[in-house]
Amino acid sequence: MHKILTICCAILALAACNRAPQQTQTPKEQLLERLAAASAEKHILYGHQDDLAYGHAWLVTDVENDPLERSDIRAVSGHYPAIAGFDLGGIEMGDCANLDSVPFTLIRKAALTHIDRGGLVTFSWHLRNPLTGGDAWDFSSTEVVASVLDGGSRHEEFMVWMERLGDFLESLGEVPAIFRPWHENIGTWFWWGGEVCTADEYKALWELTWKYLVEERGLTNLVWCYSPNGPISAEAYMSRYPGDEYVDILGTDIYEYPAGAPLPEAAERYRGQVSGMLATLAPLAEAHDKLFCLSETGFEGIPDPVWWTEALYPAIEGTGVCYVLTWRNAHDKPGHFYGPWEGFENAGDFAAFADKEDIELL
Ligand code: BMA
Repeated sequence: MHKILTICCAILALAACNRAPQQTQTPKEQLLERLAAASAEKHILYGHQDDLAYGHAWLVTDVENDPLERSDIRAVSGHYPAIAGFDLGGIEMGDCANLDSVPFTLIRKAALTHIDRGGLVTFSWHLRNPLTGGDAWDFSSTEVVASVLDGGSRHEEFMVWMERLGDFLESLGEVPAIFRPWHENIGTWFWWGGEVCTADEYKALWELTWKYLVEERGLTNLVWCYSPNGPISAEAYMSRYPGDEYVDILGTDIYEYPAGAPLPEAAERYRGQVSGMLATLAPLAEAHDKLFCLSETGFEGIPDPVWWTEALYPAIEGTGVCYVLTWRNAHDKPGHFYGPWEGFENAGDFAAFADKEDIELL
């Protein structure tokens, strides 16, 4: 009996040796494959900013012991979002908490917990202005981007900021993450905006960030998302595109604003803007062999009772967009929310959206 077993094992071992070597995927490739599969099936992963760290009127305080099971999205739909977004603004200063008072230890734990549960994470970065000392929204100077580039007056200090960012990202280990720096760069409300730096300066800023994190720090698990504000033309979108080697996903941020118009008209305008921008991105993505996403969206306070099913869903359905992320439910500003929460009167409309066959939550 033993002899037969031994022979069988030897044959099996030999067969295994003769098989072509298994190509193992990197974490980054795995993440991109998951998004590509969703896009090919015309499924859309749903994401929510800061989901496990806080929500409408609550914030995790016991970072060490909290099981991080609370989520506004889960409370109304039974599911965690597929993607959790977090913001790293403040990491550059060596602060303990980000600009929204969320400790970086909590962000790190929430991100890893979410990934452990099968979710994906994305990081944005509302960092401070390195030249004026103001915040990310201080676009008072046209010198800021130039000042942090090689040879600029703030370059060395800026590289310390980059080092702190790199330390945080490295502390996540091998897990993949979508990194979305220098966003909403065509309009001008951040210091890296369209009217306060040249296209070449913007591209050099992106390249510097990429080269530092990827080449110098060796972080190969980042999936790089370029996300200008939309809607804009393909020409405007590409005018500051950093280059295929530095970008993995073509994103765009588009919000609905109360325009003084009745809600159905505002929804129609939003639908037109989003579907128009996605129709611009789809061929660009194909031509550059990239995926595309709606990296930020929402309607502050969700005043439209059917926003999810009548404004957002029709705009993204069947488009091939791989994910859509709605912005945060602030823990400390009652009207500043973009996702539903338990007790919110229109939460049922979100549940109906989350129930659609092509919308993926965890
Ligand atoms: C903005 C607002 C701010 C917040 C920032 C970073 O869109 O939500 O209140 O500080 O994002 O999260």
